Order: sequence, then structure tokens, then C-alpha cells
Amino acid sequence: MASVGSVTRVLLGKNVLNGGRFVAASNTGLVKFYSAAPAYENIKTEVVGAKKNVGVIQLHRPKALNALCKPLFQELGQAVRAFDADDSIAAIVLTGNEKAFAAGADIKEMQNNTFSDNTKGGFLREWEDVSNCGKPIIAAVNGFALGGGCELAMLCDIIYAGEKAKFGQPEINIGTIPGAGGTQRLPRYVGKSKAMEIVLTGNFIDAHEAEKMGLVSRVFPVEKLLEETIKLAERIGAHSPLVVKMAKKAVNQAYETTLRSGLEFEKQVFYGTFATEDRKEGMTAFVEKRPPNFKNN
Ligand code: CO8
Repeated sequence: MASVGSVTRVLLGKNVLNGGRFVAASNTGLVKFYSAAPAYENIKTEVVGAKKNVGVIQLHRPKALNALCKPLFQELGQAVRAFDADDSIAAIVLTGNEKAFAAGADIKEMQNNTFSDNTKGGFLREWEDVSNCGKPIIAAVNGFALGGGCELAMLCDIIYAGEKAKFGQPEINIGTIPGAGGTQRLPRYVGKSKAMEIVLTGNFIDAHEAEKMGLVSRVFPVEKLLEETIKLAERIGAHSPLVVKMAKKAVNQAYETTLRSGLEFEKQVFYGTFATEDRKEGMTAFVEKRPPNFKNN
């Protein structure tokens, strides 16, 4: 897979990523400069796209195949919250590298944990930051997405995969079970029989199988994945950010409730769009045969 930096070179003509800080790109004028951006150690962040409205987060512990240690998750949560709060960001892309999206929770870190450590300390509580994000998050998965890595991809709203991606819930091999949604989200994506097979055997599935099962929405050549995912984020970013958030909430409700109450929720959110300026602008623009000018209002 092309790195975040090389895709940025393609998109912006210059690599500006510098250890998690945005550095001034003197003659592009295209890159946002965060003077107080935190210096992350386990992730990299970058703002890309023609409108500088896509936040990219790259998991960056390559030697450990992006194993999801606590400091990584704390940084990931911080970066997601920052992009979520930034009005100029329309959508977030979460990616890893060619070998691994993430090979799971950090086994070395949790090896000696006890039940009471996990319970008292709320082990990996930081994971909730990703699912609490109001903006769309798209996972661009190349290489291994295993255990917590597969669960992290499933926390995202859309999964795109490179053709060499491998998904799995291999926790059973190390005497435990998935703990961040693998037994709950996976059956909702792929159905009970396939989810059982994946969880009980620990077998990996490849990108094309994952697409056939509905876990992944599209598969791309490895080197095209990040570029295509950023394009998708930009496509979403052309719409009203407010209405995108409402749509995301409504779709997510389908996973939380019965059909009857989900339909009621949807209707209320649909009615709610009529309280927005952006709904008015969207329909007016359609009638006037011009592109809409959404204001996030
Ligand atoms: N944790 C820690 N280190 C890891 C992990 C991991 N999950 N995966 C890989 N590594 C490290 C290896 O130890 C190795 O380090 P070193 O060079 O220091 O020995 C390095 O990454 C490279 O790995 P390999 O040499 O093993 O690479 P291979 O290409 O031979 O194999 C595999 C790649 C198949 C991905 C293999 O590394 C593997 O099986 N990894 C473990 C996969 C796994 O079991 N994942 C599930 C972990 S448990 C989990 O995710 C539970 C989540 C629950 C969340 C709960 C929230 C509340």
C-alpha cells in the first residue's frame, strides 16, 4: 500500500508529514498547519484532499504489526476527538501499513493482566472514543486486521480493503475470546454461521472473502487503497456535514434496536433534517439546477 506520505505527495505534490506534526508547507498553501499539534509516537496524522477536509490517521507501530497497546489507543482516541471537533474536517480515514492494519491488542502488554486488573482499570476503555465519533470514519485495511485490529475496523463506518488484507478473530488461539465487538459486530456483518466459524477456529479470511461476506465494502489493489479511500472521504465531504452526521446516527441505530423503533428513530431524524438550513439549501439547489452550497447548519 502506498504510505500516507506518498499518497499525500500525489494529492498535494509534497510530503508534509513529520512525525505526527503538521509542518508548514511553504509553497503549497494546501496543508493545514496545527502549531500545537501533539507529537504522537504510535500514530501519524495528516490533513489531505483538495479541500483539506479529510483527516488521515495512520497506526504506526510497524515493528509490532501495529499491535494496539494502551498508549497507541490513547493517541488514537485523542486524534479522533481532535478531528471530530474540527469543523474543517468532513471525514476521517484510519489506516495502517502494507503488512498490518493492526495484528490485535498487544499480547505482550496484557500477558500478565488479571481479571481484577482488567475490571478495576477498565482495560482498553479508550476504544470507545472511536465508536463515539460523530463523523464518518473509513478503515483502509491492508495486511493483517486480526483480533482487536478486526474489531477496530468494524468500529469504523465503512471498510475498504487492499487485496492482500487478512481478517480474523484469532483470540481462541491464545486462550481468550474477542473483547471489543468481535462476537457482537461480526455476526451482524456476516451472519451467525460465518461469525462462529471465524471466532471458533481463529482462521483468517482474505479480502475477497470478506467482501463477499459483507464485512468489507470494496477491495482495491494494494497501492490504490489509500488513494481510493481518501476519494471516498472527499465524496462524503461534498455533502452537508450536519446531515452526514444525522445519517450516520440513523444507520448505526439499526444495530442497536428493533426494526420498529429503528424506523421510528429514522423518521424523527428525517423530520429533523427539515429543521436544518442545509436541507433547505439542498432541495432549493436541486430545483434551481445548481450545486448546493452547504453551511453545516
Ligand atoms: N501483540 C503484540 N505483539 C505482536 C502482536 C500482538 N497482537 N502481533 C504481532 N506482534 C509482534 C510479534 O511478537 C513480533 O515481535 P518481535 O519481532 O519482537 O518478536 C512482531 O510483531 C512481528 O510478528 P511476527 O514475527 O509474528 O510476524 P509474522 O509475519 O510471522 O506473523 C501474525 C504475523 C500472523 C499476525 C502473527 O504476528 C500473529 O499471529 N500475531 C498475533 C495475532 C493475534 O493473536 N491477535 C489477537 C490478539 S488478542 C486481541 O486482539 C483481543 C482484543 C480484545 C480487546 C478488548 C478491549 C476491551
